[in-house]
Amino acid sequence: ELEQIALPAGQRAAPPLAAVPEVDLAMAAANAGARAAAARAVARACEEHGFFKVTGHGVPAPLLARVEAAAAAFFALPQQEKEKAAAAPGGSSPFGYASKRIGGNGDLGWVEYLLLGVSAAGAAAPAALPGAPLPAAPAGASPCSFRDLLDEYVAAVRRMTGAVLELMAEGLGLEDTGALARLVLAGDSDSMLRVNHYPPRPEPGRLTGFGEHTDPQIISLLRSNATAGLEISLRDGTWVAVPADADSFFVNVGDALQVLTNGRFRSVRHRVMVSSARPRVSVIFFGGPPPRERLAPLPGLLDREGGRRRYRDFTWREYKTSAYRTKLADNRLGRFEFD
Ligand code: GA4
Repeated sequence: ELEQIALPAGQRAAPPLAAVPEVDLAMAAANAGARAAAARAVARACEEHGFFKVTGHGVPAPLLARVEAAAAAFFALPQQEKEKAAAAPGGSSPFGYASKRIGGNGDLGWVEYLLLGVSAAGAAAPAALPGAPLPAAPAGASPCSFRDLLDEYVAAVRRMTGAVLELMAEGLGLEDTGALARLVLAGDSDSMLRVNHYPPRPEPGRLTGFGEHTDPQIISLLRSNATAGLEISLRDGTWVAVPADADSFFVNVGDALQVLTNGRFRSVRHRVMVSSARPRVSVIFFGGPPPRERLAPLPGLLDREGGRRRYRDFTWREYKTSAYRTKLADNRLGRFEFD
């Protein structure tokens, strides 16, 4: 198993991404000029990399710290306790705890994780998680379960996601600046939360923690502890390492947003490599549209592209069903493209 998730011998560490595009949401909120500049910077980053960093995000640092500590405590539980949160074997739900197996089509990684459904309407799965010993709640905060804590985190990140999507819409020059945010904030939006734990590498070398892929959804917001490992693929296919930053969020453009922008924004190919003696913990919110939503270029975008559509019509449900049948590294949008 280890051999399958190790990179071929000789593969060197990727050089760091020299300039990580960055947007400060607090600064963008200051005045119209700052907002317009931030919107332009976000659009440029989405066109160039499909990736950028968010600071001034407004998610309270104590909440981030509590989630990180609770995640560490969960993964420190005995294996049989964690397995209690596993999806029913043979079932069709991707939700729950799993170790090394990613998706249902044979992909493996040096990672264990929790995957949760987090629709805004509150229909979340799994509803409860095995009782990890939670760190004492700070004064004023009510003590709660790991699941409750993650729901609180999702609520805060979802709000921030709305702000980021509004900036994107402005950067795209859309008249309807709520067009993207509405999809992810809708009560029946199909969103998920992933909590990953990458154990330290067992011996010197590089292991694939999470193999290269693009995210199928509209947008992903990732936060990690101070351990490196995230790498993105640039336009020319070279891999670069993203320096860890435990105080910020990283944003990935997903496949659905690439379609909504008719290819103007780029769904970023990324992976996580494990070469550290310290564990990496990351938490990712994947913002998806409602299942019935038809994915097509947003109004106003086509006029400027000479009216040519790059993708055929499909719903998010259709796309997701198709995506979940693929291998992690596959180009999932290929079969929806016009020649
Ligand atoms: C990648 C983004 C999210 O982590 C995820 C992943 C999902 C899974 O782990 O079950 C997938 C992967 C992701 C893309 C293709 C399919 C589905 C594994 C896989 C091989 C939860 C998602 O939505 O798509």
